[in-house]
Amino acid sequence: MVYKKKRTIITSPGLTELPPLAPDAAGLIYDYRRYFTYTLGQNKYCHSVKYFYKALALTVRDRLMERWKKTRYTYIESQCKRGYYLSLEFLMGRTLGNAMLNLGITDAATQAMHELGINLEDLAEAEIDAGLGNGGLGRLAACFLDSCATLQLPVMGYGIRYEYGMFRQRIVNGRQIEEPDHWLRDGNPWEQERPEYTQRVRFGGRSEKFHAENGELRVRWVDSRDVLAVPYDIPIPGYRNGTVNTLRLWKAAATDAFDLGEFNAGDYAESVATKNEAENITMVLYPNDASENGKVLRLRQQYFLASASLQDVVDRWVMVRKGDFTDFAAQNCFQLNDTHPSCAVPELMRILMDDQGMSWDTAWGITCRTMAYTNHTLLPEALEKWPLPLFGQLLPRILEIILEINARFIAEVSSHWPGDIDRMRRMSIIEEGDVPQIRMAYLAIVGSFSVNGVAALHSQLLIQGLFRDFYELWPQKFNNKTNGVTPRRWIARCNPGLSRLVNEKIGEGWISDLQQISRIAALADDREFRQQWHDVKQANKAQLSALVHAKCKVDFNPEGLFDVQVKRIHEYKRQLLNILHVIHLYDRIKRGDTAGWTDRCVLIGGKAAPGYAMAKLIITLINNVAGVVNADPAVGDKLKVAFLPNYSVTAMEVICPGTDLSEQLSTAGKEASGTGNMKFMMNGAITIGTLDGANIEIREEVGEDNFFMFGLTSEEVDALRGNYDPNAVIACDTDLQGVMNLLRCGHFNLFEPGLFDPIINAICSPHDPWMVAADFRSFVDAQQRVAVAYQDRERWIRMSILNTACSGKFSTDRTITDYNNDIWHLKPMEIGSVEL
Ligand code: 7LS
Repeated sequence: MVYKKKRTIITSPGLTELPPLAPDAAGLIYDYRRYFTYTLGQNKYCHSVKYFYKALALTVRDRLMERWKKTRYTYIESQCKRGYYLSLEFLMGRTLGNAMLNLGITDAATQAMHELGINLEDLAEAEIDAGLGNGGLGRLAACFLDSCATLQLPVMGYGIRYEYGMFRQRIVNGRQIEEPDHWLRDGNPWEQERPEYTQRVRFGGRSEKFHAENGELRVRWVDSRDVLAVPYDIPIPGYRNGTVNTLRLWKAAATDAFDLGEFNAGDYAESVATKNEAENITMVLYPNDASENGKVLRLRQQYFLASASLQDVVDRWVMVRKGDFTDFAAQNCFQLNDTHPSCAVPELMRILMDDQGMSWDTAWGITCRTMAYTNHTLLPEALEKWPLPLFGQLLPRILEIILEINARFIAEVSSHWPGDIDRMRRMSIIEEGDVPQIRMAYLAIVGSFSVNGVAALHSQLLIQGLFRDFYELWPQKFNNKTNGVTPRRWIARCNPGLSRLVNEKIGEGWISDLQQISRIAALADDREFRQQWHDVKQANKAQLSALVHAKCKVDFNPEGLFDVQVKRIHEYKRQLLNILHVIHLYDRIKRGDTAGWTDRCVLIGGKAAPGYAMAKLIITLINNVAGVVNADPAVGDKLKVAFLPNYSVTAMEVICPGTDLSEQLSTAGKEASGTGNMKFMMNGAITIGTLDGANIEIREEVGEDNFFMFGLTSEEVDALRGNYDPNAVIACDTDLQGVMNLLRCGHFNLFEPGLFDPIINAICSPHDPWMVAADFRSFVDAQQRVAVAYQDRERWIRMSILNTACSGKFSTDRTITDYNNDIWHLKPMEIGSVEL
């Protein structure tokens, strides 16, 4: 291969394994002091908690290292089938606490730090979140990695090492301000650079035909501007099982000779600029979770990830199997996290044909038996399309391959439905128009053997709507894999009080087999257990209150109902419906309609895409309503409202244990699954929600008596479209009139008249796709049932226990087991005592 540098393997008999590191407190203290003193150069006068954190991170990392190497060698030596999770996002959050939990050294570390006069939790607070994702899709990828390692499946994550993760959000004057998240500024003790596995990724140039030495006509990609992809590996420990898998993140770097021509011509500045252009590829995570498609840098990121990762896998294959690809498809599986990495389909074709010399048919046979695609949304604005000319400029060889895939695919459609031109046009990977577009979802479907949605309703809607034609052609490709979340982070780590209580009653088995948690259901009728459950919840609410006080300067009284909605701000998620209910409660208080009142503390948090004006305006409305409500002495403890700035994985770890009521308000049919809903359920919150995404399955599991359902169904939403009349809805509902009057008279924007007009107009528009007004009545009635239920303390605690007890299905261990049984077919690998 022209590009591949030879790797020299040096064997040194002197480098045999050291004895295993002590996992007890004394061993931890010994290593900690060594790192603190010698590696970090600190002493007793150290005043920065960062050094305390770093010394412990290095100490813990050492204990992962040996297992990590063993895992790697076990996979290589056994030549087992491997899975790869390709994702533009991995929203990992903090690592230290999770690593200690999974290694089983949390107690020892707590004791060790205590002996050194340090509080472990204070120290853990110094870690900056790895925020390499926008929301649900990125966090799902992180939970999946935890479950794969816990199930001992040989799965590797591939992603991008963004220099700047998800922006930090500040609220100034009620408005969202974005600040860069330079999360790597103090270094990252969890990553290991692996320059020896650097790959080269091509951009630009053109493709050219040539005759190979054996006379075959071949294609090569020439005159390209290449970028290096340098891998950084992050260890992913399983739960107390010796497995440590790998998340490999790619950083872009300029080639060594990035600019020789320009250097020689004396244009130093130009050549450095070229270097920047290369390195910009991995500079920043795009902060959108839908739309803003068409940015060329985003396409560069996508191809960069797909190309570097596939070359890495193929290189490893060639090294071990000496270029025999017979078993490649049987031994490798790539799961595409939405269409974002779907360039993997044509890129694998390119590698197999251009680099490995295969024919089209052989390469295609391999490609479409190794790729599997997960769809995460039905929203049209999140369905990726790339303008064909732009694509061709940046990736000429890849476009050529896509066009060939499409030509052959259309021939198949035509033979299946002869003469059905309309269907061919509908199904074509290339959408016709002034500027033709490449439909990435169609490319992913055509190139994959499996296509799945992320909750039962979502998968059903996919085959009835968006992918109907494809389902008719290939019904066997389509399946559902309902999402989950990892119980390690989302119960064991974030809710130690609850974990202790559950452990006392049923042991610790639930941590790696969440179905076992159903055994606490029998205790829901035990008065003493209910009291203990309540005590845990109250302590968690006190901690959440402290967070809200620190970040929002609002006082939440833990006796009130903690009513929480945290997620990305989006119209379809209907934070607006939530705040309309808050305004209605405020209206009732002001009217003196407070008989049998339940005190409420409403918390809303989430980031808006920087270019999404309506979402930003909704944030401002929430903040302004909070300002008015909290300042009104007539309201007092009856109602408090806070907008929590900078919602993150770490914030959720405090929020979900302290929540009573989980708000899942999406317009039915719009939220593919939701995963926050599952975190809340596991931590004993009760859901108020529409029949959407995984809410439906949550309600099925916990029973309708333990779930507050409201709103139109997805069929009703579709049926109403076209004759929706929100003004008539408002005219029939005095409560909604009261709310609209307060909005219209500028009660929440006295100094900025007209500020919220776009919101008022959206609610009143017959074209409102989210049908906020349509669900208002049903929502307010459901909230009233919530308020009544909360007053019956014993009933509420019982519901809370049952929600946790019935959450077993929503562990990603179940989700991943389903992926593995139906799609990947990987064998769990015990990590034995391999010779290193
Ligand atoms: C994105 C971009 C985009 C989710 O979290 C779309 C985009 C873009 O369209 C365009 C330009 C630049 C950057 N970044 C990042 C993510 C997404 N799409 C989605 C789709 C679904 N992001 N989801 C959520 O996934 C969860 C896990 O399955 C579901 O529980 C949740 O219902 C869904 O909304």
